[in-house]
Amino acid sequence: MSADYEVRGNVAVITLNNPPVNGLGLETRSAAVEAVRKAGMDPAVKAIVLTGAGKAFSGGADIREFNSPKALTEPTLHTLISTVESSEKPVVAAIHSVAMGGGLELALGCNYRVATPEAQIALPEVKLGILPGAGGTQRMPRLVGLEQAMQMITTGTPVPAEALAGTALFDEVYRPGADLLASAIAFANKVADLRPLPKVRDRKVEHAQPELFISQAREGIKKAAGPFPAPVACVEALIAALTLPFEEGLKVERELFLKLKETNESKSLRHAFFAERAASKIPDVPADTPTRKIASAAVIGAGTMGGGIAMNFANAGIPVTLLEMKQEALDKGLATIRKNYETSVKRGKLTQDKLEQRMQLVTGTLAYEDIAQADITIEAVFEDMAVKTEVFRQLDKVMKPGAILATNTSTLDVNKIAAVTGRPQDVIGLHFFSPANVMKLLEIVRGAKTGKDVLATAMALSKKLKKTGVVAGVCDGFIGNRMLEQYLRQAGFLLDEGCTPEQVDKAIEKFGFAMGPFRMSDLAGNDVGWYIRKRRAIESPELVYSKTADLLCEKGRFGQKTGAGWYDYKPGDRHAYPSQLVNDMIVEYAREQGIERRKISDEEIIERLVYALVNEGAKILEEGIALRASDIDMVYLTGYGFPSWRGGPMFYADCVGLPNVLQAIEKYGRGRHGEAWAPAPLLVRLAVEGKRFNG
Ligand code: 3H9
Repeated sequence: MSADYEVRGNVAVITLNNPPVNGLGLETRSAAVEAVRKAGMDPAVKAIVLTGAGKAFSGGADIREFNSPKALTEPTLHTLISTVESSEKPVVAAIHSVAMGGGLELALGCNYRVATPEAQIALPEVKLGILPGAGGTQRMPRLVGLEQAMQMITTGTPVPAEALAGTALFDEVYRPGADLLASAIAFANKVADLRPLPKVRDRKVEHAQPELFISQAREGIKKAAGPFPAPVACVEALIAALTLPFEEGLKVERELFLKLKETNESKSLRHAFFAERAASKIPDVPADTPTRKIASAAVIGAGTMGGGIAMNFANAGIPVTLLEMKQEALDKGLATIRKNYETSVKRGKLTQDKLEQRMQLVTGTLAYEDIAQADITIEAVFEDMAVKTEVFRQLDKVMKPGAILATNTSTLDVNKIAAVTGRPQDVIGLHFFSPANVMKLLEIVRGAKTGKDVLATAMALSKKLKKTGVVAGVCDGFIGNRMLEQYLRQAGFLLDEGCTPEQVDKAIEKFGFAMGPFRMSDLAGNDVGWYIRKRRAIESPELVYSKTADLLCEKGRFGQKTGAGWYDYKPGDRHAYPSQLVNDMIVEYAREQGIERRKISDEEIIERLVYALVNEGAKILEEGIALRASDIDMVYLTGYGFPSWRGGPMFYADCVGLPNVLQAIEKYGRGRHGEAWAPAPLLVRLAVEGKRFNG
């Protein structure tokens, strides 16, 4: 059973019981319908309280069912809600925590709703590329008004029940700490004999200026929605609530819901929802693996990366010490952290008090001895093996036993770094992405000897720091940068063959990337890649690149920080202006190489960049560097600006169809630098078998 039934005096208490969040899957719906009917038939019962067990009233419809016939199998969510709504005995929803999506829609079908003040109320369907499809768009405006309903439905943002206490949504919002169930039963007894039973559907949606509301809502959402169809559909459903009778409004909502559910946008966002949760699971490190305590941290290197990493700890309330070699560098690092927080204060995202609290958690030192007692250290020094191993030798000497020694390397061999210490089990890669205080991704690199408890601690820490932790194995570049390498190689070849940086960036930004490869390199610093290419030229001389990026660096054009890179920049202005000098340099290089430049379509640019990611991703998956295809998607969604509504490179390839992807890769393999396109054996196998990367 996934709904419990008990009778207390004259009140039947039905408790949704489908851990972890009482998702309204078929079994739960069936059990709830049966329980409501049972209460209806029991002569001893005069009223019903509907509540949820554990940490939620209900997290909503079971999203996993969306792709299966179960979602449409009776009793559907609609049937459950109309069973509740047509009960002859009053039904009181008692909400103690999360009531989201279909869970909230079920509560809206009840005659009364009572809640604890901290209960989280949301219609978050828009974040999954759909809209509330079980009456939410029709009932919510009848209770909280059109404006508030629109705000909640088009953003999906949760609102605490106490903020909605003055609306008709709630009949009672109790004091903090009140016994919700006892209060709800008392309330149910009080209203047991009142007739007629109040029903949300009988209320009117009113607005003083309906036409103005409609035109402003349509206009406003067009701007806010960008390429997403769901917010626009949310507004249309709300307009239906305003202009049509209840049943007809429901029909409009239903049609829009069914259409949205089948869009690639929604499928991609649903994929990302589960991918994020799957990433936290490591097959041989169960959830109950003991973790180490992290009550203090140290960061080695107070540069941009080190400072950003330190801010993460301060934001999470963990004291952190920054270690530098020179006082000047340390002062600069600390000043930058303060400046970053001050910017947040100016933008209204942080109070001055909070700023001071966080700064108090950040201290600086020039001595290794001062960090010896830290529970974790994260090295963020220059990306050079000799420099990093020297730091780890020092750490091995001074750090207390049991401290976790992490490296923020973005490409180097974590096993080699671990090997210079006498405690490789304590060493792990924690690869933050720049700006480290903003970007969600944390690549957690598991060395050959990394202890399971260290890995489990790193996963728990990523949650505490509000990051999406994704586990990667050791290889040059791990998941993200190893794939990026192939993407950037293609971007360089495209320049040689006929593109400008602007054309490449525009094409991939139109596809949905937050930033094209050249604008991104200018932001990150072109010298970083230059340094890595020099190392790779020694380690893997067979790897061929366009030399344009090196020529650019030889001119000192390192990007925004030097005021010039692939583009020109004006002081105080981050806008990228196309550079005649760079474009001439590209044409001249192609001439020297005897490359005949041609007109290249946006379609080719997108295919070559995205399929380069996919092909390398397939190799990474087959080698076990990534645990699952969806982990690769998470890396690209949270660390590299891959468009969320395309679900990540591997999911995108699944949607295009792997045989189509393979065909394109084979075509490019017959072109210039065809060796870069050797198809990944896994891709070939899956394409032949008609399978997908993501199951
Ligand atoms: C909807 O309702 C459509 C209707 O309008 C119309 C229908 C006709 N389904 O996030 P957590 C799983 S659409 C299935 O780590 P937390 C989740 O995958 C739905 N599974 O916990 C994970 O599984 P696992 C609208 C779900 O405490 C586990 O629960 N609702 C669902 O940090 C724990 O999740 C939403 O969009 C679900 N609906 O946060 C709400 N929800 O253990 C989406 C969760 O196997 N959910 N799971 O990895 C959330 O926002 C958060 O999960 C919640 C709890 C705030 C509820």
